Amino acid sequence: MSSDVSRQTYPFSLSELPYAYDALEPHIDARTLTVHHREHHAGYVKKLNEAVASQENLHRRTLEQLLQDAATLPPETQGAVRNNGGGHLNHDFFWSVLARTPAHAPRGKLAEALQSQFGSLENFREKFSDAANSHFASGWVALAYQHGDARLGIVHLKDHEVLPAGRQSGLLICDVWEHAYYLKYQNRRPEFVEAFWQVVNWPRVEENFARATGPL
Ligand code: MN3
Repeated sequence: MSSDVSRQTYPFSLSELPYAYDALEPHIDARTLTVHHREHHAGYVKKLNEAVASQENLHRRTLEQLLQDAATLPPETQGAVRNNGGGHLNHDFFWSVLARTPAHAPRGKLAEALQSQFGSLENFREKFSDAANSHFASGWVALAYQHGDARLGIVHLKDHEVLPAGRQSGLLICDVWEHAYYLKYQNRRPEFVEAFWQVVNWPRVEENFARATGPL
């Protein structure tokens, strides 16, 4: 079970994956997943801790608060918090929306919302895939619930940019950094995105939608 790292405070910590490293084979191979979690994600957590270690006034702030107020941090800390804190938050979210379960479509209210807004589930999937495949350089593509207009949006996040807390709630996210797929798929990102759909944890995405649209 992956924890919600947005509420973590210093020292930040890396959670175990909610499944074994080989659980997503053959779609996402064990070697890629191991390196991704134990080297890349762990590296962001380590560097985030290093950036915040000497600043005791920041030790009581949650990860979400640090990211939201990044602009007010000392210049030498700002970039490190945005990149490594964002990397920590987005990776934890990414792991939570993947599962060994066989691929199936979303159900219930989420399915209805996707159908009414994108025309069909297939159309939503195609639009999300297009966004993931066309995202330039490193970053993430997410499905988010936008609280302002109560609509769903497919959002591009550059590098380790995060969704704006309070305004958008993340439902689903795909890591399109090359480190997410290069060992198995090299430059063939569309093959990785197809593989991603095979391991989406739809029940979790449905829960995320229920939480985003439910009573506070
Ligand atoms: Mn990554």
